[in-house]
Amino acid sequence: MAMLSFERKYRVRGGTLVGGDLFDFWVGPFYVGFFGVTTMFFSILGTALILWGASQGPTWNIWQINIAPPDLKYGLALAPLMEGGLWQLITVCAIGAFGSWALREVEICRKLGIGYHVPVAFSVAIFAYVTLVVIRPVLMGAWGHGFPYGIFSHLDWVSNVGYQYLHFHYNPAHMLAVSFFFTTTLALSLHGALVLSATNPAKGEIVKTSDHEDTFFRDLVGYSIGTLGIHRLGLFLALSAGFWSAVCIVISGPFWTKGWPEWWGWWLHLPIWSQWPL
Ligand code: UQ2
Repeated sequence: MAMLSFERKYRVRGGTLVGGDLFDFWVGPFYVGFFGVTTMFFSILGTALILWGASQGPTWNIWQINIAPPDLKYGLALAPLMEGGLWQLITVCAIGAFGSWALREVEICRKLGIGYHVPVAFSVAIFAYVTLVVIRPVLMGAWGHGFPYGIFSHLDWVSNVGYQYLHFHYNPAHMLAVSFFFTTTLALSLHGALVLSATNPAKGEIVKTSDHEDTFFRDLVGYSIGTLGIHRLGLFLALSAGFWSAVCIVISGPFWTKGWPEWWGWWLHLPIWSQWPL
């Protein structure tokens, strides 16, 4: 693996959060660190538990393998291994692996002296997962409210929980999350297309500048957000999508138990027209 002169300068000791110099080394291109070791530990153990769980189940059909959370009757207690205990161990491994990965990103940021934007962004994704399998189940009083680990089984869970609230598209936080997901794809498609249009010209053409990019959008919509601004906007949109996804599911059950269409009753009951003979 070739090492750039840049890397020779920055691949230096220091910046670790835990372990001092002990794990402060690289294996080929990969930085290890204390959290590289814990990432390996949790991901190998978690994967082995999933494979072992699958071997105890009725099928090796990849679509149908399912590792279910405990029955609701176990509440927030540890369940027997084959009755959801495996799901609990796998959840611990998953959170351990995701958290270790985020902290390994932090250590690399510290070595390079760059901002923590990537680990912060990744933490929002971890937060969305933890909301599903820890925060909401704890608020509801049973691990059985977590989602099952399986390709079709988790889709069935999403569908069933959605119908439990009659029509999830009436959930205002779900509306925000969906809108942010769509706006993220709009922003990234505009950005990707714009950058390629200027910097990947046809054979014989010269590469254009960011002034060309600004001018395109000023001509088109009278405004350019700028080369730094589009990345701020993109990060904001994407993190908002993950954040409101977590909010939309955590309020369903712990804070609103009826159908989501009924939530909009507050609008019908506003004082201005609540007296109106509808
Ligand atoms: C832009 C700019 C970029 C871009 C894009 C724009 C030179 C290379 C895509 C245009 C973006 C605008 C006008 C904001 C759109 C708003 C939403 C909510 C999608 O101006 O600067 O940098 O990539």
